[in-house]
Amino acid sequence: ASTAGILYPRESESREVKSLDGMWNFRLSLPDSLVGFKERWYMKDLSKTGPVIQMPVPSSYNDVMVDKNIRDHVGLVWYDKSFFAPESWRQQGYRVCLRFGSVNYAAQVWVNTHLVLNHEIGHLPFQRDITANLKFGRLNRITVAVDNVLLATTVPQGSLQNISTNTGPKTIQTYTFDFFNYAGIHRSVFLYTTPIVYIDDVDVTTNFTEDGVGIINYKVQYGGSLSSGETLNCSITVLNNENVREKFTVITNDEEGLSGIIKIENAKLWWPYLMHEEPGYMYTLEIRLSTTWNVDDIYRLPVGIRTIKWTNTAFLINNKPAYLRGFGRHEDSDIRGKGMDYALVTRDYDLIKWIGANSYRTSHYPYAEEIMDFADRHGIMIVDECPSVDTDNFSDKLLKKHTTSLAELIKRDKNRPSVIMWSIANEPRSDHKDADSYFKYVVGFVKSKDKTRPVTAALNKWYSIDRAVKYTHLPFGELRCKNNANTHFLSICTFVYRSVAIFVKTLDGSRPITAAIAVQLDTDQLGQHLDIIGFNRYNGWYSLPGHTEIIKSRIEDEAAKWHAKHNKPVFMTEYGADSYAGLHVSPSFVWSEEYQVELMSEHFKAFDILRTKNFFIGEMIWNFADFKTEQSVTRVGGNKKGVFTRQREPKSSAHHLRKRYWALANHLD
Ligand code: GCB
Repeated sequence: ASTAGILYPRESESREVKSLDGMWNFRLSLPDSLVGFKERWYMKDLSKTGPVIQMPVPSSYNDVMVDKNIRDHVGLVWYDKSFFAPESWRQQGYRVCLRFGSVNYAAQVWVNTHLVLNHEIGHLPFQRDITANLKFGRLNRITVAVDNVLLATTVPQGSLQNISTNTGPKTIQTYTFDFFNYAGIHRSVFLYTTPIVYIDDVDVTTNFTEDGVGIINYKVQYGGSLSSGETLNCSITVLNNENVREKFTVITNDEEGLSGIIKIENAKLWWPYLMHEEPGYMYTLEIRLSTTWNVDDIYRLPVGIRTIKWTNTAFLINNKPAYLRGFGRHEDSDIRGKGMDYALVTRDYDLIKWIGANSYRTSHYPYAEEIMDFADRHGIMIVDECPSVDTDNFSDKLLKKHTTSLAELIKRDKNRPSVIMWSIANEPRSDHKDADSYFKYVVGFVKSKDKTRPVTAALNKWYSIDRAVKYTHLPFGELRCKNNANTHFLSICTFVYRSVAIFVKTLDGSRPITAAIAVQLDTDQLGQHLDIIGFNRYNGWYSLPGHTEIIKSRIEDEAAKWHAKHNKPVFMTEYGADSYAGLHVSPSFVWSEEYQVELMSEHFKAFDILRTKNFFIGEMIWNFADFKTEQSVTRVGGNKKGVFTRQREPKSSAHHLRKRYWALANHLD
């Protein structure tokens, strides 16, 4: 069975880590998705099943080759790799785990023809003890089948569409979210060893006293079973950020020392970037699990000491109100797609610090653990989002998967000081009649796992009926419903609460095109369940493009209304404009760098007023960098709302944002 914990693999005196990254054999499942199962490709080397190519891991497979069939493939692909399991591992009686950082979207894994793992939902790690399946001192094979198909019950959701082509019928993938559905083995694959009785999971929460004593509450869970008469002991050492033993005391709660309270005099707190001269201070908990007859297991967990609190108006870190200066982002780059890449991550964090940001949201899915490590160490605050984007078609099956994604995310990231909020969804259909009970359950679920962090979401439905009605009356561009394409020709005459009848007329007032269409158009039902309200709004872009003169008052008004409705802190989780780097137009015009800058300036005016109102806790521009999307006529080589290009070079907007973020940092911190 898979283990309970999902600790990141770290080498120690008792643990070895072996990377399986590199080139893997790869082939598409053709002519149909099931052929690999029918022909049992996991029973032999993939290269013996037919022609294979070499594919890098970690990487998305889509953009590596010039073959459109690979980029646009829908369904299964297969990978395999052979490796040696050292004989010494058996001699030492090691337990060996196979761990994937993430495979998008679903994966089945065989080791030497045995099915060992089955995991659904991308962007999250999964692992299993494979000791019994390994051949020590010999060659072993891992086979992975990866499925990228998204349906109404996957997270995120999508649907398949059948089209007819010149050469016959074909199935294509459609989805409403605005980023490319990259697939493959996106993050590192590790084999790691532990002793037979091992540290399986650790939970820490932190606090500090007024006189500067840092407090770490810890709880260790072990795996494996003790022989009869065997005893176990857990001991803790605290190291400072130079890996030197720190002075501390421990009061254990139980005889074995598996949980307790650690106190550190004059502790250094974990502070966000630019809120302190030494941001991102990390201690290390050195955990040693000793048993009578087994080898000790040693695991080192990085820990930052900080508190998070929130009120009806503020978000506080270490009891100090924090204002979020940040971004929405993506894991996205040329060639590798969503593949983890240290050079890229290093560059990104350097840019984040260069621009003076202190935070970002992991829109719209959990980011690689290696990326999160940087956030911990650089003091970047993370709004940690699960992969639920454009949530719609609420069903029990979806709810189950949605909460599973949150459970796995929380298990993975619970100990990270950088994680300041859980984001449970991006732009869900929170005006749907089923949204209230669905999200009430989701929020309750998160609270049952972690009460130390606030729950948020990025909302884009309207906060009030008034607003919704008013907006649907506008003939152009304002109505974003399923029928997007038709909205230009429609005006809406009648609106009835909840189950809505809408009469549609052509704009010149002639007969209705359709007598009535039934759509659900209501106001947001999720905000009431959240601790902190995030909202996405594209004034001057999707709403009245070209008209930056509407922005200031609308943003001011909307943020205030959200607060008035729910009496909770509010931040802007998305706003922005596309700009095609190098396109200059004066006076400003949509898609030019000038327009993006002007639209930002108008938002800044609103934010500056809002900041004086004492409930507005931050601004996150959409997006950090340009990113790839599915092919559509509204996207020029992808979404261009980045302040950096996809190659991570600054647009005019980056310099503009930098001025603001540094000024805010100097003024606020
Ligand atoms: C949004 C979505 C984001 C899109 C963005 C846009 O509201 O949350 O995923 O990329 O708008 O640029 O349209």
